[in-house]
Amino acid sequence: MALWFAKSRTIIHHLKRMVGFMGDFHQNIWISSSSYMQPGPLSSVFIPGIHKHRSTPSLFLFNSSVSTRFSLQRFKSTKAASQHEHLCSTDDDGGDYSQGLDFPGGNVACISEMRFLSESTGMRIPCYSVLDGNGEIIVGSEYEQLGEEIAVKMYTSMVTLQMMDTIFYEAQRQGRISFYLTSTGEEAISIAAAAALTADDIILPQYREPGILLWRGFTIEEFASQCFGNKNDCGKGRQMPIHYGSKKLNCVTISSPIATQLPQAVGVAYSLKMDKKDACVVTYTGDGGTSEGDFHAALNFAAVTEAPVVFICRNNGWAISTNISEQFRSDGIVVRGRAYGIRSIRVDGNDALAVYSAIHRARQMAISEQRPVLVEALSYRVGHHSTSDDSTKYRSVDEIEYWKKVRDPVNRFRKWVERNGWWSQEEESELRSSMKKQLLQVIRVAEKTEKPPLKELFSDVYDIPPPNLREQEKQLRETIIRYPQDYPSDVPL
Ligand SMILES: Cc1ncc(C[n+]2csc(CCOP(=O)(O)OP(=O)(O)O)c2C)c(N)n1
Ligand SMILES: [Mg+2]
Repeated sequence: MALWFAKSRTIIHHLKRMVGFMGDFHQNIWISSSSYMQPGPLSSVFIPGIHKHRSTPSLFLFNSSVSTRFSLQRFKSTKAASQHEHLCSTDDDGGDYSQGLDFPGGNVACISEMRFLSESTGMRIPCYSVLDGNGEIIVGSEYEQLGEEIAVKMYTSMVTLQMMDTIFYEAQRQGRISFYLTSTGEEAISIAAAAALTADDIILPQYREPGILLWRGFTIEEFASQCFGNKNDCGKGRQMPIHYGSKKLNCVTISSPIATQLPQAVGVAYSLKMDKKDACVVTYTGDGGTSEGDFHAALNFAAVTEAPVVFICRNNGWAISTNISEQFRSDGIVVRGRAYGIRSIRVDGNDALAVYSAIHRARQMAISEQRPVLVEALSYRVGHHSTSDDSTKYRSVDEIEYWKKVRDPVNRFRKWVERNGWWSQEEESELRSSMKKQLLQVIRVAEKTEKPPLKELFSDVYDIPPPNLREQEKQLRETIIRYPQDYPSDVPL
């Protein structure tokens, strides 16, 4: 052991010189990725097997370059681990169990009591909120200051999203588009988060977050073109409605298979890390998405690669007709962060100011500390899952009405904006009537706009289309000519 300590001290000294040390850490209500978290100023570097009673490496903020930090992490998990093995095997004292077990990741105390960890902590993880139901700041709240311009843009974007949902939903009911899905009740989670990010942050959404695109400047014409699959759709009409995406706005196109975006997001975040970019990745999942293997792989992958990615889980209570009580038995999603070594927070997803503040802080931590962060936003899916669903078949109308009337995030934020004197009833009426006109007009135009030509169904994957694709295209053309009544007449051949 003496030899181990002597060698370790040399390593510590060397690493301190390599990486330096930076400032304090504020714990507030973030759930640390380790249960050994000690808030307050820290003054040393963690090396596995040396720190007997201190915190984990995740607490330390290094000001060295990203690559140095990353190689340091690799060093800890490989070279140090093998040194540890070697040194232990040369010990001739038979092992000192009272000192606990030196193990990669930190010292593990040994106890004689056979103690199983309880499946829950007893008390549920609290939910960070700032605004009460009347749109007043809850006394003592810790939050990011929000100026008039951003606050009004957040509010008007939420109203636009709400109105777009109503009108596009109706268009589907009228048979003008094939499918639609609303964000009703969850507008704050996409829009307030988008407001807290910069345009360089890359978004990999699930599908109930068009608010991010709206915030970044995706126009209502572009939304309509995608839903109608016309020639102005950036996806060239190849995706079903609501599968938006925009290279220009750093939003990766939505995938239908749930949770595929999560491991992809970690890969994107890792590339930002390698390029030392001052940006992070933000990826979304629903509560249902967390039951996919991809969710777990992504969290673990992000933790070990220390990727600057913020996972936002919209826990809206339902995955189509499956209630969260049938989906998992943990205290929601937030507790999974610690299991993977990821700092996490639970936030009221219907409180725009709380979402804005939490994502603002999460982004800072992700970038400055090069680490993943998990945010669970509690909310409720007020609409049906999609136009293919009737949610009154599996949940009560009273439950829906409660969330719609009492906990509406848009109303709550409006009250706060009005209290600040930044919004009035006249502006509200003007916004709603002009938005309605614009949306109806946009739909009329998108509907009449020509569809993308058939050849675009086969382009963009290969530089030179392979023979099998050329053959498929030929067969499709022949079939359309033979059975024109079975194919849309507005797709140019
Ligand atoms: C891999 C996969 N399995 C199943 C589906 C079918 N499906 C589409 S949406 C959905 C529910 C997802 O629920 P959640 O993640 O909670 O999102 P929410 O709709 O509540 O926003 C399911 C099961 C799918 N698209 N992909
Ligand atoms: Mg859900």
